[in-house]
Amino acid sequence: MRSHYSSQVTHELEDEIVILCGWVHEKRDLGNLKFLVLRDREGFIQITAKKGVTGDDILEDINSLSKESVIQVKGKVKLNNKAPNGLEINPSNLKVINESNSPLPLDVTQKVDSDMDTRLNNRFMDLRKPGVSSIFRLRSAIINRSREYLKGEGFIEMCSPKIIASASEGGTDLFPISYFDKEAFLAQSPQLYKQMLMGSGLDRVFETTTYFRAEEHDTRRHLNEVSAIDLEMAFIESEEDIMQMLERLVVEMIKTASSCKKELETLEWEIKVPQLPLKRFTYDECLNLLAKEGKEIPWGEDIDTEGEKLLGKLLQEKQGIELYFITKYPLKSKPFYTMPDGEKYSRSFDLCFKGVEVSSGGQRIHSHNHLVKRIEQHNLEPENFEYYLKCFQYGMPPHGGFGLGVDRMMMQLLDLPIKEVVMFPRDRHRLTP
Ligand code: AMO
Repeated sequence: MRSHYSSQVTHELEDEIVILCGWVHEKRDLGNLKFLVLRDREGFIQITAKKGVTGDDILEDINSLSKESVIQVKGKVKLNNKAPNGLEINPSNLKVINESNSPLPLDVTQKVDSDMDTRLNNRFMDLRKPGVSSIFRLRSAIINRSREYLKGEGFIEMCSPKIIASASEGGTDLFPISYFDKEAFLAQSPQLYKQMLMGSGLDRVFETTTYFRAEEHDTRRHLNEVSAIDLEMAFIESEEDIMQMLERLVVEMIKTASSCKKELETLEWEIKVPQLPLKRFTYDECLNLLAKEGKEIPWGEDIDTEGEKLLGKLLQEKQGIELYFITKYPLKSKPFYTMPDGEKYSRSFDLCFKGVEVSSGGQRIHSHNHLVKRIEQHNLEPENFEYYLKCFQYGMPPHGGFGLGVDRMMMQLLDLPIKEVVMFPRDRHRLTP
């Protein structure tokens, strides 16, 4: 049925007959002259009908058509300086494929703003706005590029179970589910599974994955269902190998985003590509920088949201740095699998983008006995991790990895709240659509 997208109708097609399918975006009636703007996935095209030239049935249809109805138009391409893109279609046939109800739940032409809840409640229609769909085209482009990039680096894509029996990142943030007669949870992360694969010979794996987090946050940067790129690689010297893989991947993603010219034009936004290598600041250096600004964080505690924001602002304003690592976190703030660096520190890092953590990772413990000790020190039961611990008794190479939040990357790339960049976000209050 479809023959052309609006973007394919160019000046070279002058006087040719084309067929277009799409939605009625706008209508204008000047008596003898009727305009209809048809919108499809690629953009807009003007349909111009004239009394005495266009068939009466088409003129009547244009009169009675409701906005957002789905139509098919057949007609001749005519150049017209006054029309958008300098051309229009003179219709010889108009088929109403499916009429829309009215009034509409949202204004797709973006002349009237709607609040976020109304937009999310009617996301199918919100996504018809070119400014909104551009976000998701860009998102798809960076995810595709990540896959390509990682495959080029020798990684294979894995798929870990999302129904699990025990926690990997600590027990409090799990969603319990009923699994026949057993207790089970939605997976917080593929952490234990990707590590197990390091002992399988598949020593470079990644997953484009979902994290389920039962965190009670209600912020601009937290969701309860998160998209991420999760990766693990073996035979590393230290966490530095992981940071190098992550910084190259993230810069590839940003480069790809910056090359989405049409989307960025629609969003009226520009993206700067950072230079490699990214700057590394230790946790202790960050605490000192913050203390100088009057923000005291007791050693060992996480840098809170306010601290993260302040640090991001400082580095951006004083050093022009948007993307940076924070390294050498205190061991006590990190999960049991994290490789210690001496007594107090760990071989872990966060990657921050304009004051928001977008990724965290590090080197892991690969010695079985050491791992059991750390599980116990976290007041967890080694018996609950038997299936995982077993892999460490039969030849586990040194390894590490990271989890990179795609939603967080997108929000920082476009400077938007997290719910804007997720099609159907899940937060404490939202379970539909
Ligand atoms: P972590 O828990 O830090 O690490 O998660 C990794 C990244 O996922 C994103 N993220 C979130 N984004 C939005 N809302 C949330 N509630 C949320 N939680 C996490 C962030 C974060 O940096 N297993 C480790 C990774 C590893 O060491 O390989 C982990 O899950 O961008």
